[in-house]
Parts: sequence; structure tokens; C-alpha cells
Amino acid sequence: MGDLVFHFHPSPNPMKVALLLEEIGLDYDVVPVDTFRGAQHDPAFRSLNPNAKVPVIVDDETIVFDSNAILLHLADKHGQFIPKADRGRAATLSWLFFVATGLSPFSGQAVHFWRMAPEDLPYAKNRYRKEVIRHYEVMERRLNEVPFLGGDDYSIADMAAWGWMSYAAYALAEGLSDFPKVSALFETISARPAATRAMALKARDFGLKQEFDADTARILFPQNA
Ligand SMILES: N[C@@H](CCC(=O)N[C@@H](CS)C(=O)NCC(=O)O)C(=O)O
Repeated sequence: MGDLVFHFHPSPNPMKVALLLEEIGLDYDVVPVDTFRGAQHDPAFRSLNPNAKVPVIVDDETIVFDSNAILLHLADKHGQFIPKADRGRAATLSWLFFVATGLSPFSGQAVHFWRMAPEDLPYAKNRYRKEVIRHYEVMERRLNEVPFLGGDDYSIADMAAWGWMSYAAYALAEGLSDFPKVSALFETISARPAATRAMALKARDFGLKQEFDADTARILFPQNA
């Protein structure tokens, strides 16, 4: 293994990190984590991330878990995709955490209650879908004023959003079609060579389990077992 190791599964939060690694042009080794088979609960993996989720990076022996923490760590370390000046940095951090604590978990819960929950729960479905819509509306208004979430420049805040924008069709019936500025940002990012390479990583055959069966449901949602 090299100096930078990326513990990865082809899912929304790791994809944010895949994009940044490719944008910076770093050399990294990929360790696939078969979350559908429960590899995130192996003691060796839990010693890297006590939260037992991907992504994790080991950067020159420094362990970083949580996609958004990894984005910030790498952007700061390499001095890229986050402005140095106070005002631009503050805006980028604000939008990064908006995505980290809002768009990401609400999208995840919307996907859960619309597509995976073992019972039909209309209140939860409505609550999470409406919150996803509200977050995209906030982003749409922001992008009517500035080209990127952080302001004038493409940043880790946009990369964090891209991870979940790619999965908007799973969270929202109409995908991003009600949000033209958000859609345009998504297309702009997706057209970048780094995004093409990140998508190629997602498509690479690591032999990971694809089938979402009862065992996988038990592993991912143990509270229902
Ligand atoms: N806040 C964490 C969330 C990570 C997360 O939910 N990862 C999912 C894949 S997108 C995962 O590892 N799921 C497996 C599980 O929950 O057991 C982050 O942004 O990294």
C-alpha cells in the first residue's frame, strides 16, 4: 500500500472523496469495503472508523473518517478547492456543512423511507422528501446569485453536493429537474475529467455484493432485525 489509502464503496459519501482525490490528482490505493456483506463491522475496519461506515482515508498514517472531514483535510493539506481568505473560506465551510448536516443525511433518509424501509410510513416519507426538496430550493436560490455554492470558485462544498446530486433520482421522484441551477451545476461538475475518473472508479468491478437481500438489510439496518 502507498502513502494514501482510500477505503471505498461505490455509494454517495465515498463518491465525494473520489471526486476530490481525482481533482487534486493524488496517487492513492483503493481498498473496497463490502458494506452489503458487513465488512464495515470487521474489527480492523472499525479501528479506522468507530462509526463503521465508508469513506475512510489513511493519509501518511493519519486516519480521517467521514466524507466531509476528509474533503476538508485534503483541501487544507493541498491548498486546493478551499479559499484561503477568510470570507471565501467561511462561505465554503458554511455550504460544506450545509451539505454535510442537511442535504446528505436528509437525502439518505429519503432514500431509506421511499425505497428500503420494511413498512410504508407516509409521515416519514413526506418529512424526508420535503426536507430534501427544501435543501435543493436553498441551493437553487444560492446558485441564482453565484456560480458555485461557496461563491465564485468551484470548491469542496460543490463536490460534497455532487455526491448526493448523483443520487437525486433515488430521493426525489423528479430528480433534479425542478432545480435548473442545481442541475446545471451537477452537469458542469460531471463533465469534468476528474468526475469521469471518479465514475470509472464507481464502475470498477471489485467483486462487491450488488444484491440487496434480507442479509444485507439486516447488516445495514440492524435496528430492524
Ligand atoms: N457522515 C458519514 C456517513 C457515511 C455513510 O453513511 N456511509 C455509507 C455509504 S454512503 C455506509 O458506509 N453505509 C454502510 C452502513 O451504514 O453500514 C460520511 O459522510 O462519511
